Amino acid sequence: MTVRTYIGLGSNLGDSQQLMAEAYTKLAMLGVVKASRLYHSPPMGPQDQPHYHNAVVRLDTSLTALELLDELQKIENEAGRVRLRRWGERTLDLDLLLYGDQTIQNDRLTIPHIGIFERDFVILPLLDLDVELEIHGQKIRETNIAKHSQLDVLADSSWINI
Ligand code: ROI
Repeated sequence: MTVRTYIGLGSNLGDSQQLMAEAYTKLAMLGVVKASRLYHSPPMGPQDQPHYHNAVVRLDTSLTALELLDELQKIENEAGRVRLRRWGERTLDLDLLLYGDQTIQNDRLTIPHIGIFERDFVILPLLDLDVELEIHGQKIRETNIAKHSQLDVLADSSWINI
């Protein structure tokens, strides 16, 4: 039995595309993966930091949510995760966005990830993967952010082959 999960990737320090491609390769060892396109997005938070590289990876896995979270944190640490300040620049962020259609709330996880609907750098890559995706019965392609956001596309889904 596998669960369809979606993981947000973000980076604005170091060789972002390289770090994200390496993370993708590691995620591919946890199940069946598919990558969105690669985007360039202005920072949410302090503006005096570089633009981010953002993408989403879909992972069909038999790991539990907490097992998957452990794996994501391991991959972040292996990328030499640096966070300079709250809402600030980071080498690699992996956010568990969705875990099947489950709602999860505990010390370590809030699923669906808070802020999905405010973040075009999450919504647009999610739509690359599944145009019909719904969160709590809401089709994400019908949200205002999906209709009105424009982000620069840096690469099609072949960014993973580096
Ligand atoms: N801003 C953008 N554009 N992309 C991110 O991935 C991102 N991640 C963050 C904060 C600091 C909220 N801003 C971001 O964690």
